[in-house]
Parts: sequence; structure tokens; C-alpha cells
Amino acid sequence: MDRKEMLYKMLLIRKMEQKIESLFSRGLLRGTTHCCIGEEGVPAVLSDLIDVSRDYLGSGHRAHGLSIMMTGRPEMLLGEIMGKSFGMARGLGGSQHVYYKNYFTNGITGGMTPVMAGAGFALKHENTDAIACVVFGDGAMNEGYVLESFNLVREMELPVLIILENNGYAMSTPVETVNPYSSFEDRVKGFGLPYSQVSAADFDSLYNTLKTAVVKVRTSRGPQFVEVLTHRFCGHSKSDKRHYIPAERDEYWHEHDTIRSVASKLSEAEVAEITAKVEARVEECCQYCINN
Ligand SMILES: Cc1ncc(C[n+]2csc(CCOP(=O)(O)OP(=O)(O)O)c2C)c(N)n1
Ligand SMILES: [Mg+2]
Repeated sequence: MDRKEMLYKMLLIRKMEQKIESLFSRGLLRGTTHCCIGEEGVPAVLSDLIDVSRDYLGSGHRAHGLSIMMTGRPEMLLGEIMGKSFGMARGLGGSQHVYYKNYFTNGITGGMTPVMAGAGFALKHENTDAIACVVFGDGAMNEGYVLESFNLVREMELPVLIILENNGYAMSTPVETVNPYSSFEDRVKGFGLPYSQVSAADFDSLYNTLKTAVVKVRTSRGPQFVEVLTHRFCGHSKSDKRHYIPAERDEYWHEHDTIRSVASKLSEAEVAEITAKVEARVEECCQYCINN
């Protein structure tokens, strides 16, 4: 793993998201969007581990980070949100409904889970080590089709990696008020799924946990489940003021920000150089999207 590259990628996602928020407030973007500020770790790591030319990847409404990582071109995401023909879905999908090669998202909470179970079923019958992977939030853990998919991927031994990004809230609903368990571990293990949990506060652990899970799915041709504890610093969608998030939770994650975790292992000069490179790239992307 190249920490400098990982920092570049996470900063690119964060600064693109901040740019998208500012374009909304300047009236240059319309509709709504769901940013992933604070949740840059999983998309950056998956860009190292998943190849959407042969693997399948599905996600949902909060997928700007994955979209930037999978295309490698932020213009394709921002262009899509602006309705441009060079956008990921030719400007017709908006921020929630995009695709690129074998990467797909939609706005149905956890809705890509049965689709990725299906992709896993197809891959199981091919002579390949390619895998299917789905990423969703804690709110999806109470959707029937998500739970049915857990049962299917276990029972049929499908090569599917399931990643739960638990940011503590489904819109404004705290996870502990709608789930009878203090953690999802018992429920996931109840389906017989191999489960691991990692906090995005420690970048190296996040990277290693996801890498181990990807390798296990590739080689065993069976499912794995990883729960990532994380936090969003932005609102659920662009108009949400986040009144329901306690200050102490924000403070904890400001100190344990995944970006800080990786930056702390680099020199100040390296971080400054990478930050300047990212800022220039975001400006270049923004100008391209406005002018084309
Ligand atoms: C089937 C379905 N039910 C409800 C919604 C409305 N909705 C959009 S996002 C969201 C919350 C999702 O929370 P979570 O899965 O934790 O993801 P997060 O927003 O935290 O990333 C809900 C309920 C939806 N899009 N689809
Ligand atoms: Mg959530």
C-alpha cells in the first residue's frame, strides 16, 4: 500500500465533496446530493483492491467517493451531477444513479445487495477469481431484500464481499434506536457469514481488514462481511443541518479522522505537496465541467 497515493485519493474525494457543496450554495448545481465527507477511507482502499473491469461493485446514494475512485476521473462524477453528456450516466442519472464498467449505484437503500448477489452467482459459474462487492449503510441493515441476500450468499456460497459503512445514522435516525442489538455482529453471524469489524479511525487497520476480506473472497469463492465504523462530517443530504449529531461524536472523529490517520505517517512536506496537487486537480476538474 502506498500511503502517499492513499492520502492523495482521500483528499481528492474530500475536496471534491467540499467543492460540490459549494457549487450547490452558489446555485451552480441543482437537486440534491449525498456527500461522503469523513467516509473517504473505504472508497480509497477499494480502488486498490477492486478492479471493475472484471470485479463487480455496487453501492447506493452516498457513493461519490467510489465513483471518483472507480472512474479515476472526477470530471465524470461532477459532470454527471451537472447533467453533462460526459457524465458517468451521460448526465441522465444524477449523483445517485451512475455506472462505469462493472460498477453500479442506485438510490434504493441497500438496493444493490441482491444485484451483487446475482453477480456473485454468475461469477461462481465462471472460471475466474473475480468477485462481487456491495457497500451500504447501517440503514440498509433493516431492509428485507438485504437480509434475504445475506441468506442467499451464505447458502449458495457466493463470492460476495459485503461492506457495511456504519456511520451511526440513517438520515437522522441513530442506529441504536432502531436495532435491538448494540452491534450488528450477532445478526450477521446468525446468517453464518464470516464477520469482521474495523474502525476507519485507523487507516492501516482499515486497509488490512478490507484486503484480507477481498483475498478470502477471491480464494475461497465464498462470502465475507466487514463492518466499518465511520462518521460523516456533512449532512445526510445537502439541506441537512445535522442538529441530531452530538458534539462529542464530531469531536471524536475530528481527532480520529481517517485522513489524519494516514497523514500522520507522512512528513509535513509530503502532506503539503499532496494537498497542493489535489487542490489543483479539483480546480482543473471544476473548470472543465463548467466550460464543457
Ligand atoms: C428502500 C428505501 N427506503 C428509504 C429510502 C430513503 N432513504 C434514503 S437514504 C436513507 C438512509 C440511509 O441510511 P444508511 O443506510 O445508514 O446510509 P447513510 O445515509 O448513512 O450513508 C433513507 C431511509 C430509500 N432511498 N430507499
Ligand atoms: Mg448510516
